[in-house]
Amino acid sequence: MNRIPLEKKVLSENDRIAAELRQRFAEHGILCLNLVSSPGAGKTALLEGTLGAFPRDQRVAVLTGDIQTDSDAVRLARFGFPVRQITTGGTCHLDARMIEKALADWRLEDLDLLFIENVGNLVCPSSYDLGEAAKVVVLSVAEGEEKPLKYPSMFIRSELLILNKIDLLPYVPFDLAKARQNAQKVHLGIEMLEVSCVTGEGLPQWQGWLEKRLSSSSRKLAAT
Ligand SMILES: Nc1nc2c(ncn2[C@@H]2O[C@H](COP(=O)(O)OP(=O)(O)OP(=O)(O)O)[C@@H](O)[C@H]2O)c(=O)[nH]1
Ligand SMILES: [Mg+2]
Repeated sequence: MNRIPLEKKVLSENDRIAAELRQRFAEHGILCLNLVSSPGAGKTALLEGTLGAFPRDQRVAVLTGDIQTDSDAVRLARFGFPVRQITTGGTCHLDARMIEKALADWRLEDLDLLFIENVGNLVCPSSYDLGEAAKVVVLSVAEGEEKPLKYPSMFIRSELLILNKIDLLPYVPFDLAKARQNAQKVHLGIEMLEVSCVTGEGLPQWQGWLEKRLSSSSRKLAAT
């Protein structure tokens, strides 16, 4: 049995669509971020904290992926920004065609920032380019500090690591210094932030990171 050629074909088709999406995002000056993590690390909670702090006129939208249910979209729609659920019906990751389809009737000229919340899975989403400017990986302190070593590709491909649920540090045997060290071991130079979506600690630093990223993508647009 030879499975490699088919996998290659699927991924190269995905890369072709992702390249087109990246081009469209660049033309419209949209910063697109792909949030990845294992199930329950806090991607939706981070987006709730993020959208909740934005002014009403922020040009932001969210695509959120899940295998079943639209519960994340319901949570996020409360903030009044465009949100669309992508239900994969079994597939454990989003792919570029799903993003293309979900955006088909959206006016990209109305957006500066697009968040994609990927399906909770620390493995498969790392192989699928969605045309994003960067992946942001969320790791919660309840998951164990060895995760960057066990699931390296997600950390290698992410620009930023958000260590979430730091409010739980007094209750779980999680070695924060070791987690940071492990992340640097697999991806030297990865940026890292410590956050609690419950207490709000670290969210201003995340907002600062977003502002920095948004201003560099609008500078790029102005230069073209
Ligand atoms: N204590 C604590 N709980 C948190 C924090 N962030 C999220 N949670 C809780 O963790 C659970 C999962 O959070 P979600 O935001 O749904 O996680 P997710 O990554 O979006 O999950 P999936 O979409 O299923 O992959 C929820 O019960 C949240 O309330 C945090 O900083 N501290
Ligand atoms: Mg979620």
